[in-house]
Amino acid sequence: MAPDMTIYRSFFESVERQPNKPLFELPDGRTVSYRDTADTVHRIAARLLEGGVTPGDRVAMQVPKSPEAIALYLATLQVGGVFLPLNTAYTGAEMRYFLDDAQPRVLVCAPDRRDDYDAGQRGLVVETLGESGDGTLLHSQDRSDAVVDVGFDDPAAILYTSGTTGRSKGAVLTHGNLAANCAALLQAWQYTSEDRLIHALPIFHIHGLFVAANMTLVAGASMHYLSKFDTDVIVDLLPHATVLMGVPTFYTRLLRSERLASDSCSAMRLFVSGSAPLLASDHEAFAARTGHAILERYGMTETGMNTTNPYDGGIRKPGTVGKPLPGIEIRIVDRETGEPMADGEVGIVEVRGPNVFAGYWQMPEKTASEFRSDGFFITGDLGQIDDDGYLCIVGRDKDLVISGGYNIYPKEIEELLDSHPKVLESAVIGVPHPEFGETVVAVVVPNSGEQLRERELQDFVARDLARFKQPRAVRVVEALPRNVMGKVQKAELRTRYADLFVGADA
Ligand code: MLC
Ligand code: AMP
Repeated sequence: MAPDMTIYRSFFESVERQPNKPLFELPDGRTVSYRDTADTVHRIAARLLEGGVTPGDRVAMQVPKSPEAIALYLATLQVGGVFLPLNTAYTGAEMRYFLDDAQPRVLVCAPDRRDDYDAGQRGLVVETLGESGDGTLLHSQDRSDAVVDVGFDDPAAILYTSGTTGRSKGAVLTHGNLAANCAALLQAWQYTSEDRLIHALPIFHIHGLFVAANMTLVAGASMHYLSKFDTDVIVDLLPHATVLMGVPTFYTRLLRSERLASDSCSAMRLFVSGSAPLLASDHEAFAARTGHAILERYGMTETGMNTTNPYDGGIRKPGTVGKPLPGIEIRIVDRETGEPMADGEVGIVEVRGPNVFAGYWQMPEKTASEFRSDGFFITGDLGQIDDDGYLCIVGRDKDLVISGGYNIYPKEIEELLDSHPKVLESAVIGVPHPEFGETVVAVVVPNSGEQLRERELQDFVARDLARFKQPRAVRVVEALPRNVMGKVQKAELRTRYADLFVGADA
């Protein structure tokens, strides 16, 4: 990838080089070529312009995964818009927050959710896009191939990442961030037009969109494009693919399949894991079964990918996330003083480089508080550098649960539980889960004299919270453990409920 190219321009170079090559290979046998995708991009761009999108306007998307959804992303970049993808699991209440905060010009939603949104309100244009490309977004045959000239510092996307305050913050990623991270990953993982990726991740997060899809679009590779993870479908595809990118749950599930074997992986050259810690035991079991050492890397929404285990020229060490990608600096500092720490000591992981985002959407103070004066971003992860210079993520200094690769901020759930008339207070924690890595447990204290049932609270949160955030267990207690300062001791609760899901199925 040329250093002075945006993702959009690099994609169109791929189109010119190999217009007829399949970009998407779909489970029903259909393929969509680079040229077909480019045509769809131009049609959607015309529709966005018709909807009044001008450079800097947000274009929000909450749609099922389809090739057209990727075309919508590219069309947004073409017209200089800022792409805002949203989890399809978000409820109406969650969506209202994002729309109020980001004030998009256009929202593209699934046809069956059209009536949830009030077009006309604050000038929002609502379009629809279904799984098979149906909906209003592609109604017209008009095309636009006018490309807005953007700078590398201009915003390309906003991805919401929940905050410790319980309210999500929009991480603003620039064209330069996306291009630099994509170029670094292409180089580090030797990803080329020869690759055939199994793409089973959602496209509303950085992993599925800015790692997996961007690399494919820019390299001119092909992807087996699946609407969601399915163990059997993936095992069937392995002989026809070269790369799989997934969250640890993908590998936990694959290992449960008796059909996973080394001969079916003979065409594969790379298995990548990230977004949450991969169990060292899964890494070892996968290597023993398939002959492939999973390559673990570390990233986050605000920074894209930061570190990676080596593709070649070194070992992929289980339990580590490797070394910084080209052009990226990592350091470990003392949480209180911000002073750099010696190798081997545990501290906060900080990162600096062209991958690091521009700031939180309309939150200058929050942005300033997460950066050091020398430009390092404070990740909130706890890590140490080992003797070989590999980074190990050993914990988090932020109150966060990662379930199946999705981030869940306890504060958001606690605020909702506390608003229940029978609840005095609550604490939400993550406990080990055999499939999702961690899962959410709520510990709740009722108001005096009130009887609380688990089901009642489950139903209460289900109205407002996406399914993946809903507590898998609720425990009603008389009081929460507190330290002398009165702070709830979540570590004690995590120990108390650590075995709740041991041996459980999803
Ligand atoms: C689904 N469910 C989950 C869940 N995913 N619950 C908790 N955590 C999750 N991650 C719910 C479903 O709603 C359903 O609820 C039940 O669990 C079982 O669903 P399933 O069919 O088994 O789940 P599935 O659709 O297969 O999804 C599991 C998954 C998926 C792990 C494949 O969650 C996934 O694709 N995760 C990837 C997330 C991701 O892309 N993260 C990257 C973020 S970027 P019920 O009760 O109704 O049956 C990032 C930066 C970086 O973090 O470094 O990459
Ligand atoms: P998100 O905010 O959704 O982008 O999630 C980013 C967080 O996921 C990071 O701050 C880490 O806590 C975690 N994470 C990502 N990759 C890894 C990994 N390989 N190992 C451990 N944690 C990870």
